[in-house]
Amino acid sequence: MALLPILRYPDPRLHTRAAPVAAVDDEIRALVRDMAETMYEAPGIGLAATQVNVHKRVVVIDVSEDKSALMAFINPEIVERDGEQVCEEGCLSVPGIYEKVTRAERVKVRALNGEGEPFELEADGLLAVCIQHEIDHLDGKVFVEYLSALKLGRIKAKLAKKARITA
Ligand code: GNR
Ligand code: NI
Repeated sequence: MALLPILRYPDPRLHTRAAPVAAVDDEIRALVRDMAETMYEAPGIGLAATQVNVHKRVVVIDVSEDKSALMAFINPEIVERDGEQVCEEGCLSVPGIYEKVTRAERVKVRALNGEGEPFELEADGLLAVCIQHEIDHLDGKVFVEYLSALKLGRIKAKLAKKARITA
């Protein structure tokens, strides 16, 4: 097991489009385990491989309160979406920033699990938000890019200032 370093916005590597996984082999299973450990330690409710600089379509999510419901999504695809919800989102790659984003209220996702078996899941609420947020990462998109240019500019300035202090 290993903790993996998380890329911080505006690292350009966060804009990489991840490639589909050809086979769920030992290397992918080890990645899933390391990503889960990294997510729990952060702590966060989801993590996309993009955020740990691995550009493969792998996501882990656990929205439970007691870390009891780890889910792996390999090559996830949203096949249905319905409705709208607004959720205050955060991101491990944009620490300290929380902003409201509008997304689908309900999604049906198709993916492979950690064993490489196909499954479908209907999700709503926070799980639906998290699935959409993580698939965006695999497509090179970070949640702050849904905000206005004004808000994004302010966030970039705030992160740059914080980076100067921590450096
Ligand atoms: O830990 C996380 N919390 C969160 C809260 C609201 C909406 C989305 C998220 S995902 C985030 C972890 C993360 O950055 N995943 O990419
Ligand atoms: Ni994120």
